[in-house]
Amino acid sequence: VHIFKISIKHNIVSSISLSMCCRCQWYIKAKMTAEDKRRASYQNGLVPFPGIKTYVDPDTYEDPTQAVHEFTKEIDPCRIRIERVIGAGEFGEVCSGRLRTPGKKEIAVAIKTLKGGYVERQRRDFLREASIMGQFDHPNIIRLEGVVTKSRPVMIVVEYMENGSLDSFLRQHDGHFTVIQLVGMLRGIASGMKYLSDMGYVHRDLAARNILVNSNLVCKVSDFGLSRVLEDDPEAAYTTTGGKIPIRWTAPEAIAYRKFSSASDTWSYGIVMWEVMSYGERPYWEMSNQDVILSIEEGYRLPAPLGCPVALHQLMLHCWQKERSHRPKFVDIVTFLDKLIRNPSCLMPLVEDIQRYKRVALL
Ligand code: ACK
Repeated sequence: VHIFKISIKHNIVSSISLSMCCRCQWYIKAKMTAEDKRRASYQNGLVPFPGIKTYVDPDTYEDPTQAVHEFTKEIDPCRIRIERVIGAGEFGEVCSGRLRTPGKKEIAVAIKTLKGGYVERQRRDFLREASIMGQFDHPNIIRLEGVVTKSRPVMIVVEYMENGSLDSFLRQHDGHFTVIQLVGMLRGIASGMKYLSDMGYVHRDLAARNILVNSNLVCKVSDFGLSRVLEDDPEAAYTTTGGKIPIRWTAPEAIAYRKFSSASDTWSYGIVMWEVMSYGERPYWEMSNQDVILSIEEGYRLPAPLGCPVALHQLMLHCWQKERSHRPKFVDIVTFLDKLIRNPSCLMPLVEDIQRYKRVALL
């Protein structure tokens, strides 16, 4: 409780800096370089996050290929060896393979390809994700190795994540991990999200299906690209106001009037916590999207998954506060999870034990 009281004060300060930082992007001239844009922000008297880079929306560039040049590295395709197809994306196949870099060890990579016959808009949307990813550098954010744009097929090359998407990985390993391992995964995701929110980037589609897991169980946030991400997400449904939104993962204010913010990402993070603790269960099970919206409005919240520590369900409930300024910031979530990892006895009381105890006490 103490932690979250402190966090509310902190929230107010940091949300002011965030909104200032977002507003300053209005002044950004399309033809400026990213460095010019950052300097321009300073000249406006705003130093949003000293020492921390802020995210530049590729859409502020008149020519989106300029954003690609600025934020990504062009890879010579002869350095890439495609090995096998591992999945299908909206724009084409996703493959695994190897990347050679002179003077460095060969590394495993995933290669997203843009299938032939695309129109210019599709190419732009495809490369938009790379322009976003290329701005990030954090151990819990999927790393962009580079792009191939000067020859066909157009490709985006990222680090390879051996265990694939978090949702299917958990479903395949139901009940296999200790609570501490699960909290470690959640801590990693929260740390990646803290980095993104510090950069002023709002994900909008945070869900276990958009987290990738490597062979060391390190979780990394992936799937960047705002509107395109939502177009691509099979969970995204059209709302009455015409937006396409993954209802079960999205905060009520974002569904109702598209108020997306780091606080709405926090709501989604609470749903990811629930997915992780339930080993990939579908949030709200078979309830319809409309029923989910109505139930949330009436104050219903997901119950603790079986075997879930009270402390974690309490954190989920904090993330699902109706009033977005009352939700914890990612910095608070990381601090809280770190404390749990350091004092694992805090994870001992399970929600079902407390409920059983209460029933016995009533008898
Ligand atoms: O669940 P998956 O095995 O993990 O199936 C999907 C598929 O490609 C289509 O998106 C997998 N995938 C995507 N990016 C990566 C990556 N960087 N490393 C390994 N697998 C990936 C994803």
